[in-house]
Amino acid sequence: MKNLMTVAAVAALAGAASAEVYSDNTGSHLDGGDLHSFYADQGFDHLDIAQVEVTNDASFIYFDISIVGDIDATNWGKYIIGMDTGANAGDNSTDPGSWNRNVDWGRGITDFVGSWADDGGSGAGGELRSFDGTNWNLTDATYLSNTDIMGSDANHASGIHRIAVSLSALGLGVGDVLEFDVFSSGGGADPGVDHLSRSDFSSDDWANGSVAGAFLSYTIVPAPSAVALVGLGGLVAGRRRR
Ligand SMILES: [Ca+2]
Ligand SMILES: [Ca+2]
Repeated sequence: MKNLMTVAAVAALAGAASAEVYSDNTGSHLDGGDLHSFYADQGFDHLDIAQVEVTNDASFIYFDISIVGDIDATNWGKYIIGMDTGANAGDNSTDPGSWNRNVDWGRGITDFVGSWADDGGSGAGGELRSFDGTNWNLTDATYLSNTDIMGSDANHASGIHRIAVSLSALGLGVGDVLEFDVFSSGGGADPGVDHLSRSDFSSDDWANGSVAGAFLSYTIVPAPSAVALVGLGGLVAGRRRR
């Protein structure tokens, strides 16, 4: 019984070690009504980020972007992940560094995901672009090989938009730190409507750019199964010693 409990504890630790939750407050996003009384308050709950949970396994880093609204019920919404792997100094251009959105990252980024859930929730698509120090290149997209970036709409009804990005495409391995921010947006040159990095309004008008806050960081951890196996190996060794 004691050993069973230890195994369960190891499994729980393995799960906990691979998930980081980055919370955002709700209601402080540009929805047309909060800052300008001449706009009707339109809610736009599908652009209000509640939290982003980041995990990784041996091959991918996963971003579960939780939105206040039901994105199955909304036919537009863009979710952008700006990343700095440290591979080079990065770039802070709007086009394409912010996926053409009117966003100032406040720093250089080396990679970004531009993703969408804008066809009534029935699909989650995205592009992965990387900066090589001079130019931005399209690494992959869900409409191309769909191997370096993938999207899942499985939990759209509960507001969760999942994006998986290949660790090898980002040049990341265990122990490496990824600095990132996530923002929601609309079409064209809209600003970041809600930035994960900020708890206050990131822009005062749809016509004005948004500015990111301090980037968040995530450290790539050993795959949960590997951690569990190491833990179980330790248990077996312990039993042998006894
Ligand atoms: Ca929010
Ligand atoms: Ca925010």
